[in-house]
Amino acid sequence: MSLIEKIKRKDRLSQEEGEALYELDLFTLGELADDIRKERFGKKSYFNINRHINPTNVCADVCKFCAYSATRKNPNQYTLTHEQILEIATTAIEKGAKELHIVSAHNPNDGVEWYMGAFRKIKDKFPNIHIKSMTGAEVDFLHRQYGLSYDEVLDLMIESGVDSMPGGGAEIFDEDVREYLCKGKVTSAQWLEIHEKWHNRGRESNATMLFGHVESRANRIDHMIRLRDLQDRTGGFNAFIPLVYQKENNFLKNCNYPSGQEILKTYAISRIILDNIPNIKAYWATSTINLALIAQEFGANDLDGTIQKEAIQSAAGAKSANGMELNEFIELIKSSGFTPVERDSLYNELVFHE
Ligand code: V47
Repeated sequence: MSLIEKIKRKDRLSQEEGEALYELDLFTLGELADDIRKERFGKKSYFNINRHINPTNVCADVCKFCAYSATRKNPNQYTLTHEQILEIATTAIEKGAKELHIVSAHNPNDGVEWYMGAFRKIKDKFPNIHIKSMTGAEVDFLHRQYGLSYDEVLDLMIESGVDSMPGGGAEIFDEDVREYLCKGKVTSAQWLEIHEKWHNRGRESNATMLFGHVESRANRIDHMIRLRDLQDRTGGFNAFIPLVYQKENNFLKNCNYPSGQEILKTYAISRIILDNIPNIKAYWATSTINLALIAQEFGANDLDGTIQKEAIQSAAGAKSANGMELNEFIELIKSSGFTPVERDSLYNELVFHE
């Protein structure tokens, strides 16, 4: 049976078949991914009203791809106090944010309470806000730095008000590439173990893949299949987010930067391979908004949100430092032929913008 027939029959694809998908022409691949997307979501495209907060750039770890961390080329260290974080959260919520997406560097100076206290202070003031925070890499960092077990960190997160975990820190699971990219950080097995433990607590999370640097196509498929295997066991992943590598101000050299076609193929392939992860997010901060809008026709059904402020990808060249205005975001989705649907962080549909 041909690969295309297998996809149409919704058979699950292997590593080799996943790699073979890249050999299909872009439009065939796009149509296959779009059929799956349309069957599940029709013309709906999800987004949320969120605020990214990056409370410190002081980092104990060294990742070659990172332009955000202050221990590398960026000499401007900052660490926000709880009061400053609460002030940012307050302004964001007053402006309509329903989710705070909080991601820090690995701060070795201020203890576990610096992380957890911020969540509690926000939740004390705004009990209904959704806090999406603590990547698998941050959980592992608190374990390494402060001697807590993963279970202890995850329980503390829940007690302090974290609602869901973002997908960061996954990078690329292949051990050799990972060693080159971010030696010493959370390993692939540990990242997956942390998310499994979180899902086993009845909680949901996302999963990212950083691509378009030194990894191979085979590495991307392997990454997706490791996620698919875990999802079979837990069902706890809401969204898969292919993050397009941004190349400025960092130490990663000799990259194979992906063409627009390669990026669209990767979205489409993730839709086909990840038959058990419901949402494929084209995170416009790394793909550019134009390509994210096109990705809606190549398997993606979610564009993340308005962001408001963002420091990690924008440090490496992305145009996301100040987010996007809600009305503009909605109009762009509409004029690309899709129906913008505001969702909450766990993908419940809130508002249809017909
Ligand atoms: O894990 C760091 C990435 C991630 C670069 O869960 C870079 O909904 C591109 O995880 N080029 C953090 N990416 C951001 C993240 C995220 C983003 C949007 C939505 C969600 C979600 C999660 O940023 C890190 C790392 O892979 N990153 N440097 C760079 N130069």
